[in-house]
Amino acid sequence: MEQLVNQIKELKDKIVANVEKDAEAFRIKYLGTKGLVKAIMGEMKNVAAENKKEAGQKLNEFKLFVEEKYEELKQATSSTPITNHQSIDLTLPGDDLPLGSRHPISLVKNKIISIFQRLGFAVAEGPEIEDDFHNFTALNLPENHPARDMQDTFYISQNPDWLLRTHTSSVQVREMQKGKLPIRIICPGRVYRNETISARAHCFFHQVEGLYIAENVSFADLKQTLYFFVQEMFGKDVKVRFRPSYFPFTEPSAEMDISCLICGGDGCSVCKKTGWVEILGCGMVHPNVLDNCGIDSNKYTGFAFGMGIERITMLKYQIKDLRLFSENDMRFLKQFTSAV
Ligand code: 2NL
Repeated sequence: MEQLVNQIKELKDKIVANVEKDAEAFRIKYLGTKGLVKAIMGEMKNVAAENKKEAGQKLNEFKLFVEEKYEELKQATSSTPITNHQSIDLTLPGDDLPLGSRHPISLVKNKIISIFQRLGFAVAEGPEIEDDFHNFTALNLPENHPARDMQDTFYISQNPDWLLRTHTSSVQVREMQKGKLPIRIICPGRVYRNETISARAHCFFHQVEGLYIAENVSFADLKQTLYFFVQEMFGKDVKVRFRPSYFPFTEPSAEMDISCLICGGDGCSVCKKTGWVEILGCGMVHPNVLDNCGIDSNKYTGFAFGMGIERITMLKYQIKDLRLFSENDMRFLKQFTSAV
């Protein structure tokens, strides 16, 4: 037993003195099948029965010590800088980084923008944190309108006048206030509503609103502009219809449907057997809105429209669940690599 303890101590001292510089040589010498650890383990058979337990512990401890030293040596030698520069070919090209792809919302948004740009619309942007005037009051929303409710809109606790914009109309209000006419703009951007998240609703979504104000702008201009848009977006075969509707900021107001892309108008689950699907709301800008923004409503008229980008994207790609847009699942996102 004493002999074994001495042997272990000798080996330990040797290892601590660190004679070996090469991890692999160390491994072979100590931990290999014919190595010193195995050899000293063999000494167990010469240990008296009453000492076997203690000897076993000492040997195990020693083995762990050697294994630890081996790991340390391996670490130390692998991080030594390579001194032989000829072994690195600096002219080789770098590793490829996998290319990402545009988000479907961005693809569709960019497509919408480019269609309207061809008609002379400029892109306008504005803040996502708005005040009550630009989001509601200027747009002719009465004081007690349900959209102003705390239940539907995210208000900012520091200031009851501040909120997260519920539509990008607020950007159009800001453009009108600048007083430079005519105005021909589209306003893409993120908007917020206090909704419970489901397949059909989310607390934020994306919108494109459009506004054209000049002298003698008519409902016929609105119809032709939006008809051109859907033909470019969904193809020349698509049919449209306008249904009367109500918005506080337009008069008259309408909702625009297109013939169902899935069944071609025959009736299916997407169009709820009607053959039509709603894609946007529109109308002639209410004279009160023009006046609220400092534009002479006796001289100027205009049309406006608003659409949800998620909705257009879902129709275009037959996506059934709104939550897919914000879950960042690569299996979903990588399916949209090409331009729309
Ligand atoms: C919808 C309906 C609409 C507008 C938005 C608008 C903006 C100004 C003045 C008048 Cl500054 N109108 N925007 C008009 C009609 C409908 O959106 O369903 N959006 C998703």
